[in-house]
Amino acid sequence: MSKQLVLMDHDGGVDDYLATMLLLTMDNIQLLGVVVTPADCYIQPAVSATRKILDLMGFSHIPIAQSTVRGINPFPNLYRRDSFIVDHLPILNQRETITTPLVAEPGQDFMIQVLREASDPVTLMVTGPLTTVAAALEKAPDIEAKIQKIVWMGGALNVPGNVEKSLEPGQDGSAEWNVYWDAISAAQVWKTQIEIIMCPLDLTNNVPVTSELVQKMGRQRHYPASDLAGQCYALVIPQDYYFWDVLATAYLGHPEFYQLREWETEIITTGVSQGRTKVVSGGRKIYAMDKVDKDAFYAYILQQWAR
Ligand SMILES: [Ca+2]
Repeated sequence: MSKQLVLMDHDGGVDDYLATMLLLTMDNIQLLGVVVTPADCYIQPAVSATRKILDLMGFSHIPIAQSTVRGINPFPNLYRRDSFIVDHLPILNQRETITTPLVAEPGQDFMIQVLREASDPVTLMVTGPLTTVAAALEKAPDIEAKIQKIVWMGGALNVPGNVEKSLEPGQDGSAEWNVYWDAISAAQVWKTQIEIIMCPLDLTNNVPVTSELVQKMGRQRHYPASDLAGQCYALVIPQDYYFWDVLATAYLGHPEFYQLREWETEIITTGVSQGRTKVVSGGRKIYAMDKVDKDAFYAYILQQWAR
């Protein structure tokens, strides 16, 4: 069986690293590269941490690229500084040098190159804003034919968003952060014919990172994946934290754990609902992950990180 070609585009949050690590454990996937979009992070430590994780997991042949796109509404600094913490974890700093290559060209150009050179259409696994994807498509519209589908953590369909009114005055609380960072780019991607399978807050709200699960990661006593995952989740356990990016990414390993539902949607790009993924009759058709077998998902990530 030939492997599914995947290009990862993450934005440097704590669960972005763990989603990347989960991808590396999947036997059915061939990861062609990782692009880091400068959204939920500071880009230098985020790129550095990503390269160190590939080193640690034994995948130092996979290239990393730094996207140079810009968003409209920056993520809160409090979220972004987790990238510095992860980059300084002892488990990622046992060696003085990094082997995993950082490519010279910007991430959006790297994305174009990888897609053009791929032997078959590629799945884009996106766990941050769609800005890098939109920039690549704008520069090289021909790559649309090489994108098999986009699996994306983003959006909130029939639940409130996570852009809090207290942090972003003037907003109505309906937007999800990955859309809100740059709703215009999300709307650009919505204009394409590419199949989009999104993992919205509607689903992730039901799949929390629990204390019990984090403790199980420790008890697995498995180096390095389970140790690193447990350490990363320990950082965020005081907050309400959910399996956002990891839940979206696990779909590539076990789509049968999920039920998809088709919706017609529109991205709101201006005003108080800027960044909302609105269900609108006659809108752009997308698939949303609607339900997941939670026990199977929890068991799966524990198993993969103990490999
Ligand atoms: Ca993310």
